[in-house]
Amino acid sequence: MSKIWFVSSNEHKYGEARRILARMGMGISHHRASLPEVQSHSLEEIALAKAASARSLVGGAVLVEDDGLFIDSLKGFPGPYSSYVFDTIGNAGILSLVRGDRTASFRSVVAYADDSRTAAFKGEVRGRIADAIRGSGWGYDPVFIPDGAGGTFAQIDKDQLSHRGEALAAFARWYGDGRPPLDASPA
Ligand code: ITT
Repeated sequence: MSKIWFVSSNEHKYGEARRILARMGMGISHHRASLPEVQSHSLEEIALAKAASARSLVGGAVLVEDDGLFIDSLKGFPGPYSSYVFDTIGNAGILSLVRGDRTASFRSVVAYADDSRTAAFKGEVRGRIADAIRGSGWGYDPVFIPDGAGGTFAQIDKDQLSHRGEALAAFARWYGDGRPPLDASPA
């Protein structure tokens, strides 16, 4: 039976990915590791490089993800640098930078690689930066309000409409096309 390793240092990402894919009948296992990230403006390039590193580290079939919060009035900042910016200035810093236009998007690229195939899948959700920290989710969840939602990602069930959900749904459609079903039980 095929096993897909979700390689990430981020427990929250893995938890969401596992739930989202389980709803589609797919199982993944967590390999906790911090993969080297190439410097690039492109999430896709970063995700594909992470997938190559994950293959060297774990072998077999791997799934990785790279995300970013892109704030329109800051010309896409923090974008591919979202992890570093979160660890340095955090949500309070982001709130202090945003004035006027608060529109933003959360983007995800998941990359899959095995012995014969490599592919990347994108997801994006539009929304806006809240005027204050709302809720107690992880990362930027407490400051991002997706379009059409009544609260931040930290205050709603985000799986159905997140950037991650969209990218993983595209992956699952592609993977499921003619492939045998995977064991959907958690690792
Ligand atoms: P990896 O080991 O998988 O790389 P990471 O946390 O370093 O984990 P990224 O490089 O993709 O992941 O960093 C994106 C950052 O954006 C992440 O650390 C969070 O701070 C934030 N982020 C990404 N997706 C998020 C989500 O759904 N909700 C809240 N914050 C998110």
